[in-house]
Amino acid sequence: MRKWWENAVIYQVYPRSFQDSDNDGIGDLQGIINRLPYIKKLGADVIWLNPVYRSPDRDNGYDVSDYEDIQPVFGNMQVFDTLLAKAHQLGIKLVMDLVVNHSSDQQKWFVESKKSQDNPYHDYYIWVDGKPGKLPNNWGSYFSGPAWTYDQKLGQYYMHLFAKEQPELNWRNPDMRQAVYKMMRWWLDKGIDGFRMDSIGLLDKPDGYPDAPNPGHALYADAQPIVADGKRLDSYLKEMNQEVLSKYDVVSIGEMIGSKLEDAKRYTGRDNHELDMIFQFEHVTLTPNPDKRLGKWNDAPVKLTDLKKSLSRWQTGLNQTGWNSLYWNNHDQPRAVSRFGNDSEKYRVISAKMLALTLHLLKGTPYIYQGEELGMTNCHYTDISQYQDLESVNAFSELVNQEKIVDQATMLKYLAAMSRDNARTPMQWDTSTNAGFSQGTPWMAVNPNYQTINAADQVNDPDSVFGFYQQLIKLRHSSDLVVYGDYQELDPADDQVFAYRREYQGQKLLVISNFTTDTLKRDYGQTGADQLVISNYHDDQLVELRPYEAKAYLLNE
Ligand code: TEU
Repeated sequence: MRKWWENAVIYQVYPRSFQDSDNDGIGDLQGIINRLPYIKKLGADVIWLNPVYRSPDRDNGYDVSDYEDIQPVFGNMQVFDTLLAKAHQLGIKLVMDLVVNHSSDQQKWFVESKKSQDNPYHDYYIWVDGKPGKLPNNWGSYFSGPAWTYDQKLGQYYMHLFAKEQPELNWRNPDMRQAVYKMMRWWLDKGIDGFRMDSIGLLDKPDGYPDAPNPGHALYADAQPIVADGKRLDSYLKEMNQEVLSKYDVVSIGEMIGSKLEDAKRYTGRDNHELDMIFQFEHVTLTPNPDKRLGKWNDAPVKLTDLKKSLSRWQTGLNQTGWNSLYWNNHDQPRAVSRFGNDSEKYRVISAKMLALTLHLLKGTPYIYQGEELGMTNCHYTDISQYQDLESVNAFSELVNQEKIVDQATMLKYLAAMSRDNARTPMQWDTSTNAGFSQGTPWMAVNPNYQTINAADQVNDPDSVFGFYQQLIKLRHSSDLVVYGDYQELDPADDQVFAYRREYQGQKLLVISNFTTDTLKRDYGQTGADQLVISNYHDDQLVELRPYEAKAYLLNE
């Protein structure tokens, strides 16, 4: 049986940076309501909203202090209900972020948990006995420092894989799990259309919390390899599915950092009753720094052959059995056009369209991160004082100042390439003050390139990046071949062109994307008799591929 999300395109809204309606410099729910017609015009079917729950904002809302309340700077529950109703009136579904690998340290469960070892909420979190100065293991936090914080009063450490204000929830506790399910039902009963589940691959921690391998001898080891995809994870997901998800016609999307294809087959397996799809990280982690201590920090461009190999493996691996999420970027990743395309004045538009075409004609559910549809670029910061994201700021201080593993200039290059702040500059609506994002002082400076890159300039121009995304979404909506076709990669060793075929009930699609500034010749057997379905150039030269040219033919063979 077909599912509604199979031919859907999901638009990701990062509320802080989308649209401010009350001029406090921070985007809000009313701002999103005001911009619903824009999302409708683009043609997206679903909005995924990053967290809007009440939060002390240590990590921009990923530290939830009240799961059933709205962050006051974003609005209140009434405005949320209006957003949901108005989106539904327009035929747009709404998916919420669900942050239950950890909560805020201000959340009532943690406040209770800390009171005493016999408090009923104590076991909602992961505590181990210990002594000050002697950490339970070598795990580091994603945001620098150790993954443990000592509580003097209890004589225990609590675990946090992210900031110390984000304690890990204890999934081994059935009461805690039931409390989470109850909260999920509360939102689903309101009528929301699903959840994107934050860090869900990390829920199950290994027995005894053993040390993680630390090949590069970093100050703290990367815990992910031994935490991700824990042995009890499938049973938690099945229970959640049975108790909650299966009772509603909704979509479930797991954020699974570190998950392998074999894991994803279980999580998204059609008859496995866990999740509908996952965000896997393979294609956005293809260039780890050779110095393991530097983790994700580097500025090496990805090799096209590696990118093709990875995406192709997932395409064929989940074909028929599971389902892929398709994304180039999100609120944690650099901007697609800056990372995989070319954000120079000359090639930005053409390469942004090329990337869009490459991704949107794959099999799976495509995600568009706000501003991607305009070809928004990285922020190109050159000074550490410009950064706000705690991951970037902490990494700089730890790696440059404390550990002295990398010099300042090099780390600034790495941050410019990889920092999460690249994705978080405000949405560029028009050429007015602050790009039309806010009349107040934006919480984060607008990228000065808004004078040339903005929505107003593009929404009525079929030739714009926005117009191209509109075309791609329409194409998906009208084509079972695009939604359900099998995938076959062509010429895996070609390091300049990404070409693939799709096939469904005798219909065949040929997709060709030039990832370079060179003019190339490639012959995949396309002829004048084939129908050019979409292209980012105005005319077609069949075998000649101009810089960043991308096109798809319906084959007549
Ligand atoms: O991210 C989880 C995650 O593992 C990484 O993407 C991480 O944020 C980091 O960028 C690794 O370099 C999710 C959210 O998407 C992220 O915004 C949150 O900060 C994080 O969880 C904690 O909730």
